[in-house]
Amino acid sequence: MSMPTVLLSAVFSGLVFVTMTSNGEEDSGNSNGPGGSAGTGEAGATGGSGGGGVCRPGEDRSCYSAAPETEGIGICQPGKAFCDVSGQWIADCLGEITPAAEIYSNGIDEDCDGADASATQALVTRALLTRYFLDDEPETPLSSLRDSSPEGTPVNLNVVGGTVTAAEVDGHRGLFWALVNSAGRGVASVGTTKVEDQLLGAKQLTVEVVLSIAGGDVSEGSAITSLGMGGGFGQLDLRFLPPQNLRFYWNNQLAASWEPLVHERCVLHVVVDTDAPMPADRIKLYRNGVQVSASNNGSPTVPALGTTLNLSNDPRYALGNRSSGMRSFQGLLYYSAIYTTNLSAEEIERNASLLLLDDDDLAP
Ligand SMILES: [Ca+2]
Ligand SMILES: [Ca+2]
Ligand SMILES: [Ca+2]
Repeated sequence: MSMPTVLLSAVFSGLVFVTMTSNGEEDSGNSNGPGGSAGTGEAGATGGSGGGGVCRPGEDRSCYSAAPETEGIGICQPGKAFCDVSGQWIADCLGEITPAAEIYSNGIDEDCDGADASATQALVTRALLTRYFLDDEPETPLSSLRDSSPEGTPVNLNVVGGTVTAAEVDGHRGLFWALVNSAGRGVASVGTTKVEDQLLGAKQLTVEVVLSIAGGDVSEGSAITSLGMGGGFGQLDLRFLPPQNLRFYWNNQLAASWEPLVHERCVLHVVVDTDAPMPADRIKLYRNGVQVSASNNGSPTVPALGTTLNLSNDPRYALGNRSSGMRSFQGLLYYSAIYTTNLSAEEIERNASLLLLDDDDLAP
């Protein structure tokens, strides 16, 4: 927008008597431009359209109706507002582009916060304990699995056993086990770490994994994630038995069983709340954000009300296997996390939809 200062003085007639000319000289109020005269209340150079006008009909100016800090960032752009015949700015801001919902990992900043975002950046972080994206470069040697949780000292896991490799399938990266009952795992002692510190005595937690399983051990099952002291079934152990039985152990006891489809890449949430009054609500499974009904396979025993997690005596945490021995499944583990709370159904649905899009933390 540009208006001669003399015209401005006419537009705001009655308010501006002394102004500056374009060459910077002080100008007196009696040298207004053509068509306007200070103090008469008329609406400027084109004049004659009635009193009270604040702009010149047909004139335009830049406008932006969203948060000012987003203007000019990402897709966001100002528009134009026009002056109507009565000398008033019309409310519409034509052509402006204001923030929209971010579309993840497309290189475009739709919500105008300065950057594109990946789906994984939008995951719930409330009460997050550990988070492993497992997005190592395929065909490069694995040595450790990085804990990306921003809270506490990271608990990185050591890759041992030789039978697990980094892989990428359909654009999603993860760990691949070619054989059932092999020794490959990511594992670490978690005594004195945040894992023991925050899970010892826990009554609420959520295990979140993305995986696809082709086969598993037929007798004891194959461990997907396991927290334990080496022997038995572990204190917190999610296992797979073919053809499609998932079993969850709590304090070394089979506590829940389900039969969801896991042969194709899917998001699983095991949600524990031993304070839930109804036994059926104490351990729940969600597949892709939808709760799965319980099975009696293996004759599970629901934990008693208020049971706490026992983690004494040097617990070890493992992905894709028990913490010792040979209990791998055949398939892919794309992502694994633990929260120290029972996530809500809404949080689970949100994370499931995000993780189905993307389970890696690669730069968008
Ligand atoms: Ca985007
Ligand atoms: Ca953005
Ligand atoms: Ca991944």
